[in-house]
Amino acid sequence: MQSSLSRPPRILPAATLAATISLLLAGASGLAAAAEPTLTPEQFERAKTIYFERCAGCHGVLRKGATGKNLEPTWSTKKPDGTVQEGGTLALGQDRLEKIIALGTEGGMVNFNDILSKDDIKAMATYIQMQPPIPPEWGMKDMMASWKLIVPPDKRPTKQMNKINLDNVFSVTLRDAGQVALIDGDTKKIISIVPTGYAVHISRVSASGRYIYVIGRDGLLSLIDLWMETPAVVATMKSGIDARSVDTSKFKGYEDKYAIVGSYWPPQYAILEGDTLKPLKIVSTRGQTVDGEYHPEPRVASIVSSVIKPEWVVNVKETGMVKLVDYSDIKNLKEVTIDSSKFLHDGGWDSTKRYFLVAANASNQVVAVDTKEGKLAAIVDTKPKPHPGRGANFVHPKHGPVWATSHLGADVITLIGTDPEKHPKAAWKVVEELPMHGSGSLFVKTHPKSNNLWADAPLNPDKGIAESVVVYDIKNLDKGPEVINVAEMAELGETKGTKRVVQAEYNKAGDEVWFSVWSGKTDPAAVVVIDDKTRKVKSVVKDRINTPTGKFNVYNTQHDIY
Ligand code: DHE
Repeated sequence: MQSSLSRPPRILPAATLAATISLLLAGASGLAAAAEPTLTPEQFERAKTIYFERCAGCHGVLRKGATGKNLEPTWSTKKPDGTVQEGGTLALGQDRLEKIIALGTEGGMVNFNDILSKDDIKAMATYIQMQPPIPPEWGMKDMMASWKLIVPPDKRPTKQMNKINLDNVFSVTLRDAGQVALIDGDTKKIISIVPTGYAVHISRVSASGRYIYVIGRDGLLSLIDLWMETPAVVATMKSGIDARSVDTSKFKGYEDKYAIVGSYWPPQYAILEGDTLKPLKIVSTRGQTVDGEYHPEPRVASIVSSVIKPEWVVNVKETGMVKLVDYSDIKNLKEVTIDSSKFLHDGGWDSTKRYFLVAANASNQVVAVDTKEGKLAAIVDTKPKPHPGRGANFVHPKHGPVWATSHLGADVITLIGTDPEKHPKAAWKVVEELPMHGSGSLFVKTHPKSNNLWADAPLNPDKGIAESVVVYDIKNLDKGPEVINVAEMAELGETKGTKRVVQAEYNKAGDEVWFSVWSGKTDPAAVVVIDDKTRKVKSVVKDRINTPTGKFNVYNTQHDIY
């Protein structure tokens, strides 16, 4: 990962040139000239790695900004009224940048003074005043060369070789360990710990429920076969240099046939053989934004698989384009491109699986796409930075079917009506905002068999809030939320960092909800299982659990139940 991001030797002169031009420009606009930002080659390499690991997700590899701000040395944009706005890290300067990196901002930038040393913060402030190095492309030859078919399909079992209740297995991301723990949801015992990509992001399950696909931030995709005596990785393929999303073909007749993986860098998606990960086709997402401006880095954010058509919904972050990709003929690939809103991020289906709702988080909007008609259903304004995960569907006592999202930038859970036929007044409107115990939320969750709606707040700067969750009774929303400190339930003792409680996931029966208690790499951590009815702790899984974050129940993920 790091070597593929290696810096071209010409970077320093380019940076020098850019810095000189920027300083000239700064001088012309009356700003004081500053010393030219430089780093030793060692400092530059270290800063580049830190940037990739900690910053690129929000600010982009080319630093053009998305969830986070533009971090180019200089930038200028023409506003609709014709005026030109200019800015850049050079104009902010070393001291101000060091402060922002160390302490964070009210705008949502997190503080790094508890993770990075003073020297690293200094170097990062300098690094972002230099031109960003451009990572290499990653095409078919690279993908083929990286592809490892560890156990070919004809050498795999023809039936399930273990006695595990596979429907209730959880694939749990052990983020900083680069692993997933497969946990038996019935016994709460670890079945196996499987090595995967760097800072693993999500798991998705094939239509048959046999295979789990795990994507690492380094683009390494791993395929796990649950039918083996001990489930293990049967194929891997590096799909790019920076990636977040994966899904499989779920339409009738195409079960387990294809997989699709979306990359942040290079900005593209690839279609693969579902049971081997052999790459078949790569499609670039570079192009114009909804404003008509060219963007060199439109990253692929969430991807979901339709069950009503042979189609994937591919959400392109920076352009604000939702692509409906028809996989019935991949040699003559058809894409419907829907203009929506910029900075698309995460999302999920409504309860009928006709509409897909996705957060355009830095635009403070939720986009609803009608996949039956292949067009935009609505763009809904919300409170700042909606962040649903896959969201949560339930029937609101007054407004009928709704889909819920919580927010990074506001202390509410937003409910949006999703039934234009029977509840047209509520459809694509914010029908209610439920108060939360704080902002900094990432995920909401419920289950068709449950009366509870849960939401976390792991990115809230207040320790007590980040260690707690809220839960609403969906039959009696007016009662208000119960706030539960899940970190305390884990009984982990003192840790260096906050024990952030993240992402609710139900078991198959819908009577247990699982949360991760996520802290530093060297801190103890746990997965806490709560009885959904009593809201009391039922079980705590601690053994070999390191930095747990996302959890994916096989049955619920296979059938998109949330
Ligand atoms: Fe995620 C989903 C991107 C940081 C945990 N995350 C997603 C998706 C995207 C994404 C595009 C949707 C995938 C899909 O459905 O196909 N995440 C990003 C980022 O760009 C960001 C902001 C910064 C980064 O550098 O990666 C980021 N994400 C995080 C975290 O720090 C989290 C909390 C911990 C971790 O494991 O890294 C985190 N993201 C998750 C989880 C999901 C997710 C658990 C899946 C939720 C679900 O229920 O489906």
